[in-house]
Amino acid sequence: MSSGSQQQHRRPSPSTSASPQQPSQNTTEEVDDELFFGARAPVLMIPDLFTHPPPVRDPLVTGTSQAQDGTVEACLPFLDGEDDAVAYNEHGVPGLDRERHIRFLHQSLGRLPGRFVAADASRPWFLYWCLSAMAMLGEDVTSYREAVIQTARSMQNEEGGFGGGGRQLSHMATSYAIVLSLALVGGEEAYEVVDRKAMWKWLCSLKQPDGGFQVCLGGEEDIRGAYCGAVIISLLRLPLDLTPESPAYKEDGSANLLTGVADYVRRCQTFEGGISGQPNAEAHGAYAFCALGCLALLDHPSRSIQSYLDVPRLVAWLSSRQYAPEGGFSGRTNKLVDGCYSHWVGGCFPLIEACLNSSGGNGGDAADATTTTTKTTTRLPPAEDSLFSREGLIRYILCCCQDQTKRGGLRDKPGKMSDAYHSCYVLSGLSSAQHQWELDEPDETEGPAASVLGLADPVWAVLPYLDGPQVFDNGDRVRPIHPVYAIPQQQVRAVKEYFSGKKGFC
Ligand code: FPP
Ligand code: K
Ligand code: ZN
Repeated sequence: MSSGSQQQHRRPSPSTSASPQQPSQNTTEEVDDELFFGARAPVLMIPDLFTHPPPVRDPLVTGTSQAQDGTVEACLPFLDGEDDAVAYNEHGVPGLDRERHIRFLHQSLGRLPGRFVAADASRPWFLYWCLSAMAMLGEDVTSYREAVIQTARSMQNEEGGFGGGGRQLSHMATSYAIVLSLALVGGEEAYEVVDRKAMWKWLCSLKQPDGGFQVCLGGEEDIRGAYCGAVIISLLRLPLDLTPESPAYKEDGSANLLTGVADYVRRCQTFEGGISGQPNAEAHGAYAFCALGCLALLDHPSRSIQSYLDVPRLVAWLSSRQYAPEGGFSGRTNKLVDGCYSHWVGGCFPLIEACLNSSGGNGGDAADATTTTTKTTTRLPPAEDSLFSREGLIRYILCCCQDQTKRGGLRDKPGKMSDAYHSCYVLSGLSSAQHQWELDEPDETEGPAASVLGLADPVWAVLPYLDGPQVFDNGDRVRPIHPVYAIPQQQVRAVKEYFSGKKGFC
């Protein structure tokens, strides 16, 4: 998506806008407003791309095309800088309503409204979403340490892992959310909540002979399991050996917790180029992030991502998720933009950019030499420019995803209520769009054998993204988050350091 021409968008100043003499907007009369108002109204720099419906249209009208038209119609008034009640910068972008969002998140954590009783199983998610969003907004979350510790303890099962609530079956997703929440509040007491030995045994029981993980005992096997499993194993520094009880155990000792995971991920890439939840299903943005995050933990991402995925086709699919004029991402083909995909799709780009820009990524030798199970594909050159429109995404987030009423919080799209889930993932996407990540070079001497055998721990370095027009104000930059774990890098380092100092399970 390229930004195209700059539209000179002139607004009447708020003090004169109530005048009955005011000429209508977007007409040739506009050129005369100096005569009417005496002074020039501020000129907003908004590219035409973000203020007009797409110029090329498929004439076939379907339910899908109508839903899409309705979304464009709902978004345009938020993107065109014309709302007198809103304070815009010179790019026609409103500021980040930090205080209001922080208040919304504290309230969401404080007491869950009654109608969420049915969603009891997502309590660990609420913790993670709210704490992560607060951390990105610069709020200190350590005041929640005791509450998180208590909640986590009540959700841990003797058989290992965490359920969604007391006496609920352990699940990969809730275990992932609890481990990240404990990491976010930090400290020895929080880390020590996790029964690592039981967690390890439980993960072994979920590991399948085809390389993937079930999400719960006897439950479905999908790519969420692979990503959440890799996150938990790497953060807690769990041993990779399999218990003899594991469905994936091999007598000759040739299989471990990570054997075949990368191949499982590869089998999830679809004919569209995107990633599905399981092999042979529909590509969806949430699973693209799971795939890249998982691969980025298995080996140096410049090797693992390029070895196991057809990156040019994946980039084509990811790019097709960004729409204009909205600027945001959809989760799948022919569906609508939604703020949460700012993370699930937007969060894929830092991983891909970093792996293309490290020499292991564009040199290609290390990855080309990998085992026979990997495939060699066309290599993309280093990404000198951003692989997605950061401007478009930032416009969608700041213009369309903020609840501007007293309520605060972030949302899917105009007309939808803000919630903790969207607050977390919209802000994660904003963070990805505002920063740029660089990876250290892969250790070539280690060779491709390191691939799928152990967990890589490459050094990620972050910088503010400075190329191209910056449409947000400096004060509206949110904190960077680790591109794989989606929590601040400092908390990732602290938890890994804590557990790497451990011998065995004690
Ligand atoms: C479709 O929803 C959504 C999916 C098929 C996948 C959802 C999965 C996640 C959001 C997260 C998975 C990741 C982890 C780490 C647990 P929809 O039909 O309501 O939305 P759509 O129209 O935008 O596709
Ligand atoms: K959706
Ligand atoms: Zn959403």
